[in-house]
Amino acid sequence: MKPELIVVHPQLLGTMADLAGEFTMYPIWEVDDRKKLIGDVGKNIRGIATNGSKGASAEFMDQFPNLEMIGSFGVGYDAIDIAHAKSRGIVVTNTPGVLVEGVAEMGLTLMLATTRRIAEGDRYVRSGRWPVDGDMPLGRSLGGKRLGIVGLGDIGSRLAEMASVFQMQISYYGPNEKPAYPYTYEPDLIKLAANSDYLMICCKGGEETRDLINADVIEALGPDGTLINISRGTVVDEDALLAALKSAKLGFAGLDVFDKEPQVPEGFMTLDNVLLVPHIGSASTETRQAMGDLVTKNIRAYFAGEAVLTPVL
Ligand code: 8YV
Repeated sequence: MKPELIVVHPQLLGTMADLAGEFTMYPIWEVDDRKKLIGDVGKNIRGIATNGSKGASAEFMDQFPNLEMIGSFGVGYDAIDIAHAKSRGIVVTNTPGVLVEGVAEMGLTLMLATTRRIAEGDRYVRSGRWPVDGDMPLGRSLGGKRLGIVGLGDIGSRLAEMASVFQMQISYYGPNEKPAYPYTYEPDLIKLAANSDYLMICCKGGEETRDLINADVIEALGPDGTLINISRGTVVDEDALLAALKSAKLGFAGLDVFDKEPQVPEGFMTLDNVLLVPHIGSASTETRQAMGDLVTKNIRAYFAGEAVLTPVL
């Protein structure tokens, strides 16, 4: 009997095509009556392939009494109830490493694009304002500016390397000092924000970091500061961010992630000092392929009785 898997997102089915001959896969989004599907096959399900956004709640897992493993397409696992998985002995895997370069590139892209006003420039040309209103207002330069990184993990440290090419002065905040890196540790987040031109959010999502970037941090970053978020929307108090951008207490923001994706607060839409992209940090063909391959390898290894490659637990 082939192991049976629930697959939660179309993207996964594409990148897991290799598994089609070895597993019975149920793409859940294609099913009109999910209750019926779960009633029919719930007991046979041994694996779930999910992603960082959809995750797997305790209620979702508990529809599958014989669930053994969850392979997640993404590094962040804040949407998976890890404690519950652990209590049931369910193995969880994620995709660290393979998306570091892609997500770090997105952080750098947002930093450059907000600094040089790329999205505004594009709107300026398309709306025909250039010949009418003349040159667009000036942007700024990135070189030599102060970058504060919140969370110097794999992605944060790769971003720091990339930013070093622009001679940026780099400091970081996190639970622990990391002496192996040549950057300045700042254990006080408000101080880090006050002494940064750019605050780059790279830390983990989840309850531990919810609203870590609150009104005080945002105001400390100030009217010339730029907030970039490539982590999770939950890390930033979105209402405080919106209010600060509107009142120019914060200069700019570049956001790849939002609290209630794919919903983005309406208030951001009309502001010129915020650049909005739809959670595309890892969304390059190369990165997504590598993530899919890793999900596939983890699932295959688990059901072959081998050690999984990248366990979360
Ligand atoms: C994905 C992510 O976009 O890795 C993560 O944690 O947020 C992203 O790479 C996400 O998993 C949805 O597919």
